[in-house]
Amino acid sequence: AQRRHASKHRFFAVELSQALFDFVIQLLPTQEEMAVKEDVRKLLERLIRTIEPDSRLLSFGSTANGFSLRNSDMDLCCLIDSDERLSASDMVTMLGDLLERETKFNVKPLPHARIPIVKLSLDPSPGLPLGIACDIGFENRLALENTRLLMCYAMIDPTRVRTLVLFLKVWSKRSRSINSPYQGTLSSYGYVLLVIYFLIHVKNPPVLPNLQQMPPLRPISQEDTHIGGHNTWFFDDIELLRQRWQSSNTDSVADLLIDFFRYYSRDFTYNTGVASIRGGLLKKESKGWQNELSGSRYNDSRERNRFCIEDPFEIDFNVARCVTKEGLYQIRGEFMRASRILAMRPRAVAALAQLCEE
Ligand code: 3AT
Ligand code: MG
Repeated sequence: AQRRHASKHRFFAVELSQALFDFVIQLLPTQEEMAVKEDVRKLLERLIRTIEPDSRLLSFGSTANGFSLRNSDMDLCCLIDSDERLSASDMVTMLGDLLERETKFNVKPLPHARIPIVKLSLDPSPGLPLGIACDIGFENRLALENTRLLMCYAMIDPTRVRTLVLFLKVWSKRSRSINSPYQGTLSSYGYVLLVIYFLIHVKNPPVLPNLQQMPPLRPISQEDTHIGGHNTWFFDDIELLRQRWQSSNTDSVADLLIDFFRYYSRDFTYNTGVASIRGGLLKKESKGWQNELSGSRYNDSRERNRFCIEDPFEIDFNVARCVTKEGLYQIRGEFMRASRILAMRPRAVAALAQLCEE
């Protein structure tokens, strides 16, 4: 009976893995979409250079880390290579005016936000049926580095890592509405960190190595590895890594997805634990992120630290700080629902449809 059970599971896992690949492939951006986005980036860079000749406009987030879905927004970061530069909020105001005058974008400058940005969008048109949405920020070097870190993880095991991440993004976004930090749930960035944490620190043997804890090939200086006091070093020679390291974990994508949902619905210690891709499972207590009983009712650390995910570089920053009590309840509920659906081993295609039902 046990053997029959195992073989049934194998059959389900093979079928589900195939269904996951097929599902994800049709959601990838087209060549055309990527070309349009690159054109937009170049156009914006040209315009910004009329204000700051020494500036560069770089992509980060999903357009740059390999986890992009069709029609995802564009995250752009402007770096200015001169010593006397305007403040980010002045840049936002000036650039906002310029883009308003010179382009067809809908422009919304937010010079006083915690991170000042210019929000841009283009309404749908025949050539761009879904329009475009784009945020431009300034000097956000940590975001460029964390984008590169996630990209390196994606490159180590493209098939398994990208399929898992892309599926979870669609699942959390389009279908289950648990991907909106403004409404108390988790950002895409947060979900990607949950996947990587799971693949490095939960799976045994691990699917991914810990790039931030590997010994460097040659001595490196403090200033080469730190941005604003944060250690941003990680092993980034992925070609070499592939020659020297191979995961002995042979789980299929489907096995990993099933385990992922099981782990986050049953095993992760939400009340006391912090998921850290750099350091493994940490304690809220040791980071000063515990649920305090005192404090005002709103916006206190109790609300901020319901769910704790440590940023890979800004280690005093909780990436999940926007998640509210209700949001976490909703997210955990969805993990449990997914786990339950997959445990019944329905037909794979139907299972994915059911998981992502709106
Ligand atoms: P989408 O395709 O836009 O859903 P994404 O990968 O672009 O996914 P986000 O839009 O959530 O992810 O984030 C874009 C980048 O912004 C990722 C990261 O470099 C930075 N970022 C976002 N949220 C945070 C955060 N809470 N802390 C630090 N960096 C963040
Ligand atoms: Mg984005």
